[in-house]
Amino acid sequence: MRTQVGIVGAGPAGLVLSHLLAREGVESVVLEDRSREYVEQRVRAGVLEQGTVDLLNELGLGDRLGREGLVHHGIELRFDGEGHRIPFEELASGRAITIYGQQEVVKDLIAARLEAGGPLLFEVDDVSVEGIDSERPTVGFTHEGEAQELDCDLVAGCDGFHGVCRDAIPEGVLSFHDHEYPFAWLGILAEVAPSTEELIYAPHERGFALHSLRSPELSRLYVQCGPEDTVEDWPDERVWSELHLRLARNDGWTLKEGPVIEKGLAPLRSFVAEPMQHGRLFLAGDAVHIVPATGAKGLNLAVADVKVLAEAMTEWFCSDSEAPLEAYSRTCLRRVWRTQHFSWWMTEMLHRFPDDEGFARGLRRSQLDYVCSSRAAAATLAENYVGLERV
Ligand code: FAS
Ligand code: PHB
Repeated sequence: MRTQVGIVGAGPAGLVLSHLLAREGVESVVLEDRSREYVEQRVRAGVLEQGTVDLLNELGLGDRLGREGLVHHGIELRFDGEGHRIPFEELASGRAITIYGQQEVVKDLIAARLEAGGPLLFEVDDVSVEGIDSERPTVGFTHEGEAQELDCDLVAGCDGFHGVCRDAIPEGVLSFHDHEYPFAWLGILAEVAPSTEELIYAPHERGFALHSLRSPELSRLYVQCGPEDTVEDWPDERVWSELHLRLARNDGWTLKEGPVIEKGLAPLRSFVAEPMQHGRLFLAGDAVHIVPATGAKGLNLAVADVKVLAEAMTEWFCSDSEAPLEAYSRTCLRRVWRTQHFSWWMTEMLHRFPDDEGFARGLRRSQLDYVCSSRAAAATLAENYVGLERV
């Protein structure tokens, strides 16, 4: 097989890249090792930045998002039984977020790709990337039991944190920055109407809690839990009782319960590998950086990467200019580190740390009070949360 860009991974990064390149007449082949059903039902992110929504609309992929996505103009920080709203309309020049499940985004991108006849192979195995230091890199894989080789000009590694592309870069080229948090998130999807109009972030003595949603019928909720906890440690009753305690408000607000249809654990970590490219291989999304979900940035940062990558690759193919591709890593890393800082800052401010005594505790509390009492501090949160237009 021959193509211009071999894309490994059909998550948000790989799929959006395939559409951006197709729009510019650049061919690509997307290789995914899971089945279509699996990637379309995998529950992950749910918050889309303004920039992500604008890009999907620009690509003509925003119809269902426009119909079913829920636009929010603020979030609530809730603690000591009080709610503190962060109004985006006032503080982030009217930019907003849209609640629309990651698996819905992936469904729309896959359907459009297949409808346009764009090559997208599911259930490939033994993916290996070779020759990235040459002018003709190849991606080896097996599909339906047959070993195949994809000849490319460029390769995009969009295969997530546990993919193979990052490891295809020779030892010593990449430097890794890793930061682990002493807790995780236990998330549930419940068939009950959300008990809130906007997302509620609740720092609490007992640990953080988040009330998010997916639709007028589906609530998405998270509780901070131990880093070693298992799903078995969290029977539904315990999840709901913790949510009631941590989300409590003094004005009689109540949390509605409903059947839990999905439950999972999400570790919290911050990770960056630099540079984001080597030879003819370019990494994007979770394959090269991970942010704790507190800032709701994972999916959005993946899309921001491939927006830069698609423009640079199109320049390379269409006008022989190397510069944008050479600058890919440098260009993206500004937003990557800004997003790393914001996600770490939100996580530090909103979670209960094992050493949460004395000085550390005082600082955390002061940060929270400052964000809820200073317009300038609230604006910092708001503009980062909806997504910075420029970094
Ligand atoms: P993805 O991981 O989405 O996609 C990579 C694709 O590559 C996958 O489909 C994978 O199957 C495929 N792949 C892997 N290895 C391969 C191989 N060898 N060959 C071919 N294909 C291969 N972000 C939020 O903002 N909010 C959340 O609540 C949230 N929850 C999350 C929960 C979990 C459990 C995880 C892991 C992440 C969560 N995230 C969340 C972050 C998430 O949204 C990611 O940032 C986003 O999926 C990144 O998109 P991609 O870079 O495309 O990677
Ligand atoms: C979600 O809806 O899944 C979600 C929302 C906000 C976050 C993380 C996850 O910060």
